[in-house]
Amino acid sequence: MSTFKNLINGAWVDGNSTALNINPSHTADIVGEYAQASAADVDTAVQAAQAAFPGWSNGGIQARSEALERIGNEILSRRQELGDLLSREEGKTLPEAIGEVTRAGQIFKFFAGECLRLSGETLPSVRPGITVEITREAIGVVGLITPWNFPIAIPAWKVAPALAFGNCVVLKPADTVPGCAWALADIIHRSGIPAGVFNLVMGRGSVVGDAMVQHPGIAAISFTGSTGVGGQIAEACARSHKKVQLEMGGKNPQIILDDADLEQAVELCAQSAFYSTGQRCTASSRLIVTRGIHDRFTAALVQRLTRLRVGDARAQGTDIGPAASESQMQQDLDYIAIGLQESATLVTGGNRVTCHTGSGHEGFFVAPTLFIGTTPEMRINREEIFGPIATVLQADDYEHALALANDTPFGLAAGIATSSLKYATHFKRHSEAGMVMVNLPTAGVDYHVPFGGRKRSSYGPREQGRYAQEFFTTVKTAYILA
Ligand code: UN1
Repeated sequence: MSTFKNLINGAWVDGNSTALNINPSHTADIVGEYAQASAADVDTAVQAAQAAFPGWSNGGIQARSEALERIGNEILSRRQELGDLLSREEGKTLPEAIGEVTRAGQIFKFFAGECLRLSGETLPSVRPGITVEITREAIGVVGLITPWNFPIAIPAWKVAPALAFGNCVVLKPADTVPGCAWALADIIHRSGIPAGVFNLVMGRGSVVGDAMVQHPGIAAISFTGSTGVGGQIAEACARSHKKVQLEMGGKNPQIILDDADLEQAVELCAQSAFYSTGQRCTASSRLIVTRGIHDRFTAALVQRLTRLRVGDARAQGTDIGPAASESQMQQDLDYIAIGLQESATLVTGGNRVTCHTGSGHEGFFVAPTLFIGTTPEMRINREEIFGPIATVLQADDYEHALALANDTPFGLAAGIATSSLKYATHFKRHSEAGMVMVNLPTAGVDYHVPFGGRKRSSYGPREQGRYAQEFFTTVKTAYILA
């Protein structure tokens, strides 16, 4: 088996050791062997990025725009093949994976345009004869740390704006899904950007991530992952004076009011709570249902869930793939046990699923699971599970539903299903989430508008769209006497 190497200073280099990338649908299938970088490799990558920075940041926006355009085009032209790789290493279904690759390509093309749209301001000074000019400049070397649940889209939405605004990059993808990040690195490497501008260092967070967060040559860290690790990164960045952007967990509420379109409400809950195996920080995990529709809604949702086909992510007709790893599956099963201990009522699912692949090697499949009769203080309503598991909370009316929706330490996304303009408008205003969806799933966002949340879900400036420049540039104020 050939080893996929790290990309440092424009060259493919071995690491300290290697790790296997395993297909979670079918554990006998090894996607590949991937180099594991050391702290010394991180240091070499940062030094290369620092050396490349003056040329890249001053080299002109036309060259940057063209490079991003080429990267986006290659990703889009290979969406089938890269989608297959993504599905194989992470376990989302093939249509979902191809959709994610498409999004990654579109993000690069969007930022190819954004390179050309960076603007500033000119103001008169309060002192006569002086002009004030406000511009944005690249920050320097940025460290990007990405999670396993979006193996190409999240690297894309951090790398593309970082490069567009003239920064140099050290990327560390999640250690369980390095395949798509490696493919992206290969595309970037062949796009003609200078050596050292983009570096890939694969490996564990405790080695590679730590070395990045500690490195004095990195000016900023953008991280997507768990709330616990995010907190540690923020503390370390504060000590070393790095700019930091964190996207972390969610416990996203989806309200269903009595006046909702039942079929639409069931469909959007099935989509955002269970598709992608519930492994999205934007997934709806708390379904808050008012009394008048509660029984009809839960019965219809259970019907819908029993029709979902759980199986090999790449097989035709699969709706729900496996958990992405054995430890994630175990976490799902542990939370199901916790829900039962807390006396929630299990109405469907609740078990590991055996899908016969013929090899005797099982994947990490969990049945779509729904608990009803839950209360807000239960751990299954307070902690992020990150699996195909949702709870139903019954509410007396809209006001009660709103209070339950906001009763969470998280604040990423929130949804409401209603035909009432009054309640939809009130909810948009009073939801304590960064993203609000009306009659739409909480998961599945656009790539050209800001992404992010409040409370413990996010920290620092928004990602994506025009707002990405807030993190990936620094402001300069110049005074000119002329
Ligand atoms: C989406 O719902 O389309 O890690 C994107 C996550 C998020 C991305 C969700 N950062 O799940």
